[in-house]
Amino acid sequence: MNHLSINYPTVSVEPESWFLEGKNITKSEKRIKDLGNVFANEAARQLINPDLLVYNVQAHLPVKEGTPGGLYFGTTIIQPGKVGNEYFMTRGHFHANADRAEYYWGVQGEGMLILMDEYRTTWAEKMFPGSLHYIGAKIAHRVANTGETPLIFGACWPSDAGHNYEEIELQGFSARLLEIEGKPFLK
Ligand code: M6P
Ligand code: ZN
Repeated sequence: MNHLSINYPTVSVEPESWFLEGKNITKSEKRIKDLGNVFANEAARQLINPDLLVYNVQAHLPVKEGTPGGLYFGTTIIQPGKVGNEYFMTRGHFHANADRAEYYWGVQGEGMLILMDEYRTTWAEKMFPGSLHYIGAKIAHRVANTGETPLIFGACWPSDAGHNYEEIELQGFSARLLEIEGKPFLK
């Protein structure tokens, strides 16, 4: 950077859609066909259009993955919907570097942040526009859309946190967020 220069930022967040624009941005999508063994009712998942979008993630990765001391920023948009009676949700993960924390915050829509500690105690926090969630170290996290509109949430995590999906793939969370008589319950 040049001394005394006044510059535009290299990235921006579109105020309505929360889409990220600019440098060092990655975009990924998860469709029904990508989410095998994520939901309890695998037979129900197989009846849904495989190309149906469940969620997409955009992230600003200004430093190389694994760099100590850096931060990443992400926007996740989860579509409304269910597989059987289980809300559309993210895969969920622990951090590979287990002692790394993360912030999530609600931007648009209604949802639930599902958290599980290393002893497999599972609980949830309601997400809504303006909700702020500090996810401590060693806590697995996933988000479900409990509303009828897209759920948008922001995230900020250390660039050396990494993702540990294996544990969730093998063991799952110890509870699932299900819709029962029109309301969400952890079961
Ligand atoms: C947030 C961050 C990302 C994560 C994304 C989707 O944006 O925590 O690191 O990838 O949510 O969650 P998952 O990867 O568990 O599906
Ligand atoms: Zn995380």
